[in-house]
Amino acid sequence: PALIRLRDYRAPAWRVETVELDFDLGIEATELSARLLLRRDASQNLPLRLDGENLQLLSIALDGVPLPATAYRYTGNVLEVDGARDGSVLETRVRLRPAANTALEGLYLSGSHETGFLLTQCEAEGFRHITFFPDRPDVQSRYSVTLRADRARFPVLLAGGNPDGSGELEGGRHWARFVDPHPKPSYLFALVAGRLEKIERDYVTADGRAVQLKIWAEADAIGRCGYAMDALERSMRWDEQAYGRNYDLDVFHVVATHDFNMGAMENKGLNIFNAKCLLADPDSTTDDEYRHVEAVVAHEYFHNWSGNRVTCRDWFQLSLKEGLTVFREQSFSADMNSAPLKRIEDVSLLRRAQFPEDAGPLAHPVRPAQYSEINNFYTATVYEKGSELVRMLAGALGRAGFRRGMDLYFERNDGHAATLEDFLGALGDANGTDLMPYLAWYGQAGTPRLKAHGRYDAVRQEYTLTLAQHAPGTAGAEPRPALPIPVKLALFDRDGGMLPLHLDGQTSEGITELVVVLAQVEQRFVFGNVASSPVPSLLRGFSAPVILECDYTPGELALLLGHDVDGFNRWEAGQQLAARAYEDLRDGASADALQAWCAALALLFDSHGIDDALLADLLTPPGEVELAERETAIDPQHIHHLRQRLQLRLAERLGAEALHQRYLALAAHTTIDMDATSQARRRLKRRVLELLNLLDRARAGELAAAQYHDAPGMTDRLAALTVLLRGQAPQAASALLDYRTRYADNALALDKWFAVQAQIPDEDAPERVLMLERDPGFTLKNPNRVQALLGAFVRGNPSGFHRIDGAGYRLLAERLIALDALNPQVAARLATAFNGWQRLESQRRGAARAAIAELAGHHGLSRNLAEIIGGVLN
Ligand code: BAL
Ligand code: ZN
Repeated sequence: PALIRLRDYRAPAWRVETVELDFDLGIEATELSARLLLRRDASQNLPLRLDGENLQLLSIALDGVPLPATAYRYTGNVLEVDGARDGSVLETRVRLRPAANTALEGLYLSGSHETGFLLTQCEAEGFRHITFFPDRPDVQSRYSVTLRADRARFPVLLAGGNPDGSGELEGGRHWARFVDPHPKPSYLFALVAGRLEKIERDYVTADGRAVQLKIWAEADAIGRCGYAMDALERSMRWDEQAYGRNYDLDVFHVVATHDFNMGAMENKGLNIFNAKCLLADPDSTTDDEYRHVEAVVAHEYFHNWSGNRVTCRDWFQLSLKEGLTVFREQSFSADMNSAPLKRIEDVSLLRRAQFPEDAGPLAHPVRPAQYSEINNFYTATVYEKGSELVRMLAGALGRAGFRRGMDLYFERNDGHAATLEDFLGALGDANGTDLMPYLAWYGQAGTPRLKAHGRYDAVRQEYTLTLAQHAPGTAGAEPRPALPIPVKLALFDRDGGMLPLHLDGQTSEGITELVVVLAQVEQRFVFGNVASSPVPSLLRGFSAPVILECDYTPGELALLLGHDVDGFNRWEAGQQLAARAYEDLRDGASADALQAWCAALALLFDSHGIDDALLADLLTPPGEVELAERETAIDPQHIHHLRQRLQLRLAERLGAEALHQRYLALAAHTTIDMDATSQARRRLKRRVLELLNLLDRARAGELAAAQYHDAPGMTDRLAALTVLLRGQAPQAASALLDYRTRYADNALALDKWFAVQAQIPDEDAPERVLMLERDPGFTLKNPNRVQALLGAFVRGNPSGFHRIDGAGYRLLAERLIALDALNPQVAARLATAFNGWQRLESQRRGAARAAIAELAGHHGLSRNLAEIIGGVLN
């Protein structure tokens, strides 16, 4: 397939000043007239070419005159029209088939023919599935949208912008018009039509605009929208306070759908959400999911400025809006919840999802240089690494400096389609500094390694820290420029106290933490007045997205685990120590690291002076995917067993009695409250029960069975069910049956029933997935259900998916072919589970290669799936 390259970017030859859309909505057929006022870039002298994907063209006219067939050409992708001038008006009418649209891109039906509703998804290139248009983000137009439909079947008609009239039509039909005063790119267009209920709230912005907030969902879900409404209001207030950004329309609609390819979409004034990122109630939503809903609501709202008011010039700049908005969302979540826990969660995700992506054949820079299918670039690299890059810039400028820079960025680029250079330029100019060296981060793939080596000179009382950076994949390749790497650090004495820092002869009294920026390949930093050999705490708060290599002893890591006041680095020391212990178990080497890890955690477990949620995270070693990154010939089943042994040793050290007693103490306070303390208790209770389950299955099984039945909410219920399944408890089958019955009509809760079983890490995992596919609730047509069963299996169950006979690979390849015919975006995303197969041990590698090669040879793969499979095979 053709590659689209950043270096080929040209400004649009034709723009559209205004768009008038008039829809006659129907489920089987929708007809739509579009009236575009065209503006021509005289310098380019190119014919009018518009995108349009397999549209059924009913009529076409230019400047009021119907065009003869000789005056235009339509290839199925591009419409070329003769005779258009600057100021011409092009009118087209097309027919769409929403009910037949299983790709969920463009206009489609959510739910059944009888009760479902119509909606659109246009990012990245869905608008061309709706009408003919220069479907690229640097064409920004004023939209006026009229919707007409049968009133009984489509009582609610919504589009982005402000309402501009509504009324009755003959034959039981009605109409509604919406006008958006803000020019926007086509990917932000949206409409929704059907039977929906709403909850409402009035909001007044800091600059005095009265706004109606409306959240819409189907009748059975509207009762679960209250938490999202609270989160929306908090997000709006936060953006006013943290960034001075106010909302800019009179209404803000949010709609929930069960049929959605992504998490949610920031359409101007009409956000559309995957139900799993919007609906929440204690009976069917876990604590983690509550926080996710809060984060996604905030993310989409924040896009109104970082994305909508200032959009991207082209899709190569996607991280300009996504990395920035993830960063804004993460900051919001940190303010609403516990900042260290949020940081642990975000870095865990980065390591689990982005580091492997960046280490394999699908690796790409945060600003890719080329793509075949843009929908494949909504990746962890663009989102999560992109956010880390913004975090580095924010750290370099400080809170006030970053705010100054963001103010200038919004001021300069409001209403424009911007680039990453515009972003770095504004942040730098506002602070009188040049941030362009950070551009190198956006242009290179791979996770850099940061080597740290410390040397203490007792005579001079000096500590010299040598930092060196190493970019991956550079052997024999062009040398890459050194990246600016901010390293936040502190020094600890051997009693766990923080030392004052005197860097390179400077005396700055009372400073115990600072940021040094490694700007060269290697640099030395000398600290004076250091009374004894210190232990450095490096990269505090994960100040740069790198892999740190430091020659700590187990004792030094245990000291940081016990004493570091940076919650993230305390956790990080534990992770490093656990990873060492894992390697020692694997290699049959000394048990020093294991003993140091267990001893430090046993002290913390008994101390009661630590937040329950942080303790739960400290008691959890790195996941199997992260541990696999340390292997050369990966055997996921062996990794799973080793990690289980590691946890068993920790459980033995803590002791069954102590675990049981702590469980009972935590369970005595079981509530359904959502405050931080209650959530933290549930989190630790779950972890303690999991550890006890390794030591004493019978006892843990009884506790879990009781917890399942008495659970006041989903967090406790799902935790108990998981423990029962993992422990093969006799009570597991009845709990599973109870859950299936209890949540038969709750799609989001039922998703978890599929996922929890798909993730059981035993030999039968592929057969279990086949069995679950036969459940009447399973369908390949619903992305959430596909994710719940197949996604959970291929991503959340490494030892099951990578069974040595290759059954998991064959199962995935077969499903991808069926799924691709329905929904290429979802198929392509699932296919990335094959990433990294080259690093498997030989038998699995051979089986994986065979499955992927067979898939690659299949005729008629979508461009989405073909690009991923081609990339993975490389
Ligand atoms: N813009 C696509 C969905 C999101 O990142 O908000
Ligand atoms: Zn986003």
